[in-house]
Amino acid sequence: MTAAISAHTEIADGAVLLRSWLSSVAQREVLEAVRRLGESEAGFYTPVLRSGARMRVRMLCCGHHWNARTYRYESIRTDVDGLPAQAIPESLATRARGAAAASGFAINPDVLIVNWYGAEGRLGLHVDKDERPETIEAGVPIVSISIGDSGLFEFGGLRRRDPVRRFWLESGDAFVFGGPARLRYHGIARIAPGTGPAELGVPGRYNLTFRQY
Ligand code: MD3
Ligand code: FE
Repeated sequence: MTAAISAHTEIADGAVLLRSWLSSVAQREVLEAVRRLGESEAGFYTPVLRSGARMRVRMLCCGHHWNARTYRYESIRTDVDGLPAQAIPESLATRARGAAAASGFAINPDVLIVNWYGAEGRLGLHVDKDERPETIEAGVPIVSISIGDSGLFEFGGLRRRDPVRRFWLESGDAFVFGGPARLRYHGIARIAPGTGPAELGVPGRYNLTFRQY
């Protein structure tokens, strides 16, 4: 497995952006694995929050399912259809371990959340804090891989009112958030439709987040 020419930027303490981490061939392999997951019975769904609001992304969880009503991880999709979460494809877990290692972190992913954004997709500013307190306190990272259209990433601080930086996440980028960056606010403000690599033929944007519960 070879990475494309990739620049390694520490955006904040513990937040490492690996630009163009995935070659075009690797992006296609990731996309194919995501397509297979999406074609299985426990495929993409629109999460509905406990407020009743529908999220602006479609989601598919592997390893453990993230319940949008309880904000807890579970083995079956009780808020969707009762189906068991699919296993994380080993080819994808391997990529997450590689990106973490390149950033000076280690992860043994047991959760993969795939978000799919259409032209109107967005994800409001939030903190990922539903994983075990022990892994969060240990600074175990979350690894993100972006495929398809660019997404405008918002990166804040530890408090909601802290200033937010914005930059585009592009197809093939990997981003590792560990240590002191693990509990920062972040979100996706909007998608730039039609900006993904034409040869991939991806509709919209896929983001994969690998987590250790
Ligand atoms: C910064 N996803 O699934 S990935 C999410 O592009 C999520 O779909 C966004 O936020 C997406 O929870 C952003 C980048 C990301 C993931 C986890 C983080 C950034 C993070 C955890 C802590 C700090
Ligand atoms: Fe998040």
